[in-house]
Amino acid sequence: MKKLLAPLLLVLFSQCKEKAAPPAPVYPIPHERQVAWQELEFYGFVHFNMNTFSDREWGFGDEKPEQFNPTALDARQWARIAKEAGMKGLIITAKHHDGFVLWPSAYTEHSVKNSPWRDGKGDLIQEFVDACREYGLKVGIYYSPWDRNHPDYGKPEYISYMRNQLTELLTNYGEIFEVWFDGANGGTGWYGGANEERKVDKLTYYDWENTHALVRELQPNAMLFSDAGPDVRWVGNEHGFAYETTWSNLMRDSVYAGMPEYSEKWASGQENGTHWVPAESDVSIRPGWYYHAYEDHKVKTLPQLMEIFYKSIGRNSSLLINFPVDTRGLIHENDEEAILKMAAKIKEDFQTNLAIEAAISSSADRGYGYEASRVIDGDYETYWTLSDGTGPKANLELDFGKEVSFNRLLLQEYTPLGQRVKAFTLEAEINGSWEKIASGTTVGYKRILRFPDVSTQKIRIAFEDGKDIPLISELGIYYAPKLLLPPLIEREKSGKLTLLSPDEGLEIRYSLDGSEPSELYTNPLEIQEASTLKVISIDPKTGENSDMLQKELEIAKAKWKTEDEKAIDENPSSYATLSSSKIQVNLGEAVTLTGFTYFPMQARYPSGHFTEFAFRISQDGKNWTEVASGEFANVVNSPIEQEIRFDAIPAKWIELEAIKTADGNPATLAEIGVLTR
Ligand code: FUL
Repeated sequence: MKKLLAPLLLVLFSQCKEKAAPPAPVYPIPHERQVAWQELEFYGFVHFNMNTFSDREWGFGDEKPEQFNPTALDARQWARIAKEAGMKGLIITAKHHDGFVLWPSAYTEHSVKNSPWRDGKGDLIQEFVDACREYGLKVGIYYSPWDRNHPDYGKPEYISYMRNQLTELLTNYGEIFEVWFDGANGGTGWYGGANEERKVDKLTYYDWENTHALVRELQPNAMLFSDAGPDVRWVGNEHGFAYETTWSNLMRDSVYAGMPEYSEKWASGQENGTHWVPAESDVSIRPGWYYHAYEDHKVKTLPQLMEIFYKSIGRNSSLLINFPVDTRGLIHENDEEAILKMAAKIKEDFQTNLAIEAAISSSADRGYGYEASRVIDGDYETYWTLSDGTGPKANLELDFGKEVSFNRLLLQEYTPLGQRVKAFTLEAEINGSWEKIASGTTVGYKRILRFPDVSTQKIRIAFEDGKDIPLISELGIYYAPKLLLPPLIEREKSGKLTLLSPDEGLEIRYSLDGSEPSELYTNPLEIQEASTLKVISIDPKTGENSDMLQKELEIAKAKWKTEDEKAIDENPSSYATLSSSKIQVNLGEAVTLTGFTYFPMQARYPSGHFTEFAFRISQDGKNWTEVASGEFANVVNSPIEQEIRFDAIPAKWIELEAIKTADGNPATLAEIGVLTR
């Protein structure tokens, strides 16, 4: 009986209390469709189209439909992976700049209907939509306004073509959550055989006003993306990074898609922006947007992906990660592994909100319905706020009841009434006084701060500046376990070795003689001799350690001399171009060699990879003896470091010649090295 009485009384009591009226909005405020979209936070891109088969990033438009021929296409595999990764939707490149379309459009022959795939009877948009629906994912469409295939591109007729195709896409496939128009418009192209450059006025050519109106009419809930919105804006870079200060407010009438100064001047939004146009951070899981086998070893690492997460979703932006689907028509195994590791780490970092168990109070509140406790009720719709006219300054205080450790602060503003916060600080009570731990500027829909581990019983979040009283929906305090990966190893030409910790507060231990890594790393080491390096990272709090990484270090290149230092600088991202197809290196002393290494150029658009080589040695730099020759068979698709071994031989000079390069261009190399053991 008693058990029933308490909740009953509570209900009665709360009904007697009047919830005060909500505060007035601070304009601009989001449209309903933007509020709904904002909650998605994380969704995926699929770049899969003609470029997948022509191995290009931007097809010229002269490709043939016959080239489009995936061997094992399975859109359900994409949807499964996206779902498992925690994504809420997928956006597909229905048409990219080369103009090929993934559905049997009635308005062009340059489409899947003339490809060998599914005997020309396929409709990839339909397969994609079916797969997304099966996995509960929202469906988005990327449609490139620039079309390097279409004969009418640049003329008014093309705008009708574009609208006809948009009508097909937005009528025949059910609900679409986002329509993605990119800003890379106009330039050279095939254009029906004209093979010329066509410039368009990006501001007026597409008559965006009416094009957008068409999308609105057909899909009223769809978010319209471009540099300039109108609903969601580009973040201004392709790294997936929003800004320390990111406003959802934008001076929308001052920007347009493809404007040159957009990234620098407008992309972070403006405090006094006139319209609500939040940021979306887009980034590919590999260097390219499209699949290239030669990038199979360049899938982003877990630390890189987590950096992206914290700098996008953690900075008032949504996150759009791209899968370059491969020529089979599948997300590559490496990409799947990477995205699932990221998903697991996000889950781990936000496992337990320590704030929920805390006693929470505030310096002031607006009265019933707006108390401090609203920020830990897990309901975005309720929020803590102040009385009208009391200004932006106020504190929230949390008492955990005992000492707890944490390293993340998550805040969410109630944005349906506008973005307000301009500055806030996190303080911890340490030995009886408040110490500043971290601070931030904007909050917006979601803001996450990372900082070194703190242990304390009480914290305070001080809102210091804002456009009006703050409206805080949610607050989270988390302990993100360390990224327990092996340290990163950096070597310099001088032999200097630096070990970099993958996360804050980890200890690094190493050995150089093949024994267990037990030496504590504090400062860079000078290593001249060939040695076996073993390294691990240890979390001193838990005693747990990462996997061990072993690397065979070769003799330092300190004394080496060659015509282009970039080939011996131990930095694989720089490269040398060889004018004579040969590189000679003076080793500065006699060394007994047992082989050499060739690290191919690692640039985004590589050229001049060695496919056939000859390797020679010399004692005087004049008389040469060939000690190895052969082929680097798969170097184009897999440009990883290549190792060639031969019988031990002393040398003072080495020479590597490219007998043949993959593309006939002058030979390039990121790095040449020797093996001495
Ligand atoms: C850019 C395009 O040019 C790229 O190819 C890619 O589609 C990216 C998402 O947008 O503007």
